[in-house]
Amino acid sequence: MTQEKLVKTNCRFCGYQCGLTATVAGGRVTAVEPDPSQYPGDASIQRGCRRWRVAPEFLDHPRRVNYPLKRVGERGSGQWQRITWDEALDGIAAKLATLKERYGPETLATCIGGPHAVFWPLHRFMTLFGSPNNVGIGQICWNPATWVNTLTYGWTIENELDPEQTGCALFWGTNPAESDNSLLWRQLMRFSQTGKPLIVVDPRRTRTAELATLWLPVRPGTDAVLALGLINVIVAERLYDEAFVEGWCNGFARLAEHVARYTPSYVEDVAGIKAETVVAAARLYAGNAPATLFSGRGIDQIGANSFQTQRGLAILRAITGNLDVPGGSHITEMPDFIPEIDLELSEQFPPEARHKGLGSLALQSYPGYERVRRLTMRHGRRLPMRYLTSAPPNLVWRAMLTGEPYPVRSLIVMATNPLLTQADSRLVYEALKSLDLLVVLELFPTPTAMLADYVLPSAGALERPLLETKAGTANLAYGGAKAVEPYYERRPDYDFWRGLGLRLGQENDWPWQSFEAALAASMAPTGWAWEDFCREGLYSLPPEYRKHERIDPQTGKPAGFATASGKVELFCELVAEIGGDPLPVPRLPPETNAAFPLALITGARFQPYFASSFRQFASLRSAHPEPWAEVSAATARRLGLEQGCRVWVETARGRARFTLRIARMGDDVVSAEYGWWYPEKVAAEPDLGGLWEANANVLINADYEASDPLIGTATYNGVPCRVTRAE
Ligand SMILES: Nc1nc2c(c(=O)[nH]1)N[C@H]1C(S)=C(S)[C@@H](COP(=O)(O)OP(=O)(O)OC[C@H]3O[C@@H](n4cnc5c(=O)[nH]c(N)nc54)[C@H](O)[C@@H]3O)O[C@H]1N2
Ligand SMILES: Nc1nc2c(c(=O)[nH]1)N[C@H]1C(S)=C(S)[C@@H](COP(=O)(O)OP(=O)(O)OC[C@H]3O[C@@H](n4cnc5c(=O)[nH]c(N)nc54)[C@H](O)[C@@H]3O)O[C@H]1N2
Ligand code: SF4
Ligand SMILES: [Mo]
Repeated sequence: MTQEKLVKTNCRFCGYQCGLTATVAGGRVTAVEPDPSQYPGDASIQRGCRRWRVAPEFLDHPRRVNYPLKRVGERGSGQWQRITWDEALDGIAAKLATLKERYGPETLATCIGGPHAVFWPLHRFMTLFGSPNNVGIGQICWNPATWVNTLTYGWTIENELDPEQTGCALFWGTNPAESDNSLLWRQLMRFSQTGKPLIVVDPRRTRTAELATLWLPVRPGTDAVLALGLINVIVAERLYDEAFVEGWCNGFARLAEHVARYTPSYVEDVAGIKAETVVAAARLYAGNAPATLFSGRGIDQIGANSFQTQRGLAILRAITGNLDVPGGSHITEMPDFIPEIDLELSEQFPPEARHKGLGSLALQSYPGYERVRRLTMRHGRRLPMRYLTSAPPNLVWRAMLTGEPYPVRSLIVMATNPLLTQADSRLVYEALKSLDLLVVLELFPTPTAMLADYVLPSAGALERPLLETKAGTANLAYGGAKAVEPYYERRPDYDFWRGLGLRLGQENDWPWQSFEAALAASMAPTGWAWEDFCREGLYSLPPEYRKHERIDPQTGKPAGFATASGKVELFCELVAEIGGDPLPVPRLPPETNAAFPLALITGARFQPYFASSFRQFASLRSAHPEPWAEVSAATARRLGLEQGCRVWVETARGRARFTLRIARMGDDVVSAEYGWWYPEKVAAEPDLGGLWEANANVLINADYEASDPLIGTATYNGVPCRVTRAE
């Protein structure tokens, strides 16, 4: 009989890496249970999450990719030959060498997605190969807040929610009820039971909004106006923190003058929130310090408006004295472990390669990065370079199709499914079809993998160690050890990048033979051995507060903020320098019109899925079998549609079919789910796993010219659309 043993490991099905204990017998995981000795520290927190339960099935699902595959038929024909890892790596390396010789290193692009894996090995390879062309998701996830908080406060922040200390919580365009089944959602439920004010800004009455004292169903994309309205009330009623504003804020007088026109009644007209509700929200937020303010992809994905909305939120935190205080938000520190910028060797990336960066965004580009780095370096800090210089996706797809400004002929996709998760799926499809080389590192044969020349079997959850950091912007890391050796011929993604690097002249730069060894080396400066880290599952130090007041021993003066003025930039000097609006000026979302009279939001999170993942699992699928498009009861009535009917959702870009669901939300708004494909359908052209049936990203236009000029965010929320019966 095989011996059973219990192994400490982690769930890998979202960014939190909650602790698990795996039962292992004969090299196979037979069961998993939450492990309360690791993050989040209480097994009952995971009870609300279904995903970790499928971990054993995930390891040996009949549809997993188990061996390296090479395309033998036409691209997308579903005909594959099983080959060895060496054959795959040799073949890919040879092709890349030829393409590089012919077109230069920038002919290779990579594509990454959400927090599923450790991405620095990919970036390290790309730095050494000499290409700036990584397509990420950052411009619509994380980067807007990172850029804005750094410009406004000199560095990034973590928002706190402590049911004991926090006096008021403002949740803006985020719904942890569906997007987070971990500690934050639990804390929010506890907070709401204290009776302290919770304000939720969301066009939909989410489960988060259900807990709220005040729900503000803002018109999609008009949030900047609402933020300015709140600031207007706070200034007019002198509800701000006078000492902090006086001592530590730059440009308050100009801000006060700027917000004067954003009166509550103006907000009511534009954003659809009653004037008295605007006043009430401002008083609750400013009158119950310390207040915390969380924002999410409701804000990150409103295109040209996202940057200035985040600026409005950053200003709200500061003038109310909620910055770097317990129970509010704290400014993070550089990590004790090796930050990603160094693991990626970004500093070695040569100027001639930087010049090849596509587009000319004022911030999300190498010149933009340098501008901001000059400020953050005042406090010895550096943002992760490759994330914050990642290429505008739209320009990469176009370079593939047109050869302008230079030919991008090859793409390596790791841990993402761009045909479902990048905007403008048709364009992405055409671009992928046009390539000379498409390599996909995957666990499952996704629609993207179906178009590949090579599919490489990645080691996934429980088969590889993991270290999830905030890309080196905070002294915080989650993760732990693998439970078992990879099944079949799967390998950690690290092995792919190292294997390719060794074949392409990077012999000196991959000293760690295994992924474990690389992660251990990156944690070494903390003084923790890798085993210590794995036992705890979390590396974090208690935050320090009011760091701006600390006396700098060299100058004898307070440290201040790493900004142009040394203060919080209400008026942002750097944005003024690069031709942007130094005070937040709203850009309203594209207007609805007779042809497209409704406002579309795409991608609101729902359990039990993560983006396009997990639809292979019967136990999860039965909980949510169909893609929904939600509207309010009044809107459904007006359109003559009823719950459960099939509808087309259509924009100027394309159309997709959903099942109508009536939900509590603002009128004239449609919320379409994203990530839908059907793994049970044919894994070849033209079906491509049902790719074209209910794919919300065929609806989204991400043209570079229409995106935010500073960081390139495209509009995923507040898109004019119409809904019609499909039968
Ligand atoms: N179940 C599940 N959980 C996930 C993920 C997943 O795919 N599935 N993805 C993970 C990832 S990658 C991320 S980035 C996080 C995101 O986590 P969150 O930011 O919490 O994302 P959502 O839950 O979609 O919440 C966004 C909310 O914004 C609202 N919204 C839409 N448009 C607007 C607008 O114009 N203004 C305002 N104020 N609100 C608007 C939507 O109605 C929605 O309720 O979730 C993570 N967690
Ligand atoms: N319209 C619209 N589009 C959106 C969004 C939206 O709200 N609306 N949200 C955006 C946001 S915030 C994000 S973060 C993205 C998320 O989009 P993606 O990051 O593309 O997320 P998934 O669709 O889950 O794809 C992840 C893939 O990685 C694979 N995978 C998991 N672990 C590993 C691993 O260790 N190695 C490898 N090689 N593969 C692995 C999984 O099998 C899965 O196919 O979507 C973005 N796109
Ligand atoms: S919250 Fe995320 S990491 Fe934690 S158990 Fe659920 S899916 Fe896994
Ligand atoms: Mo994301």
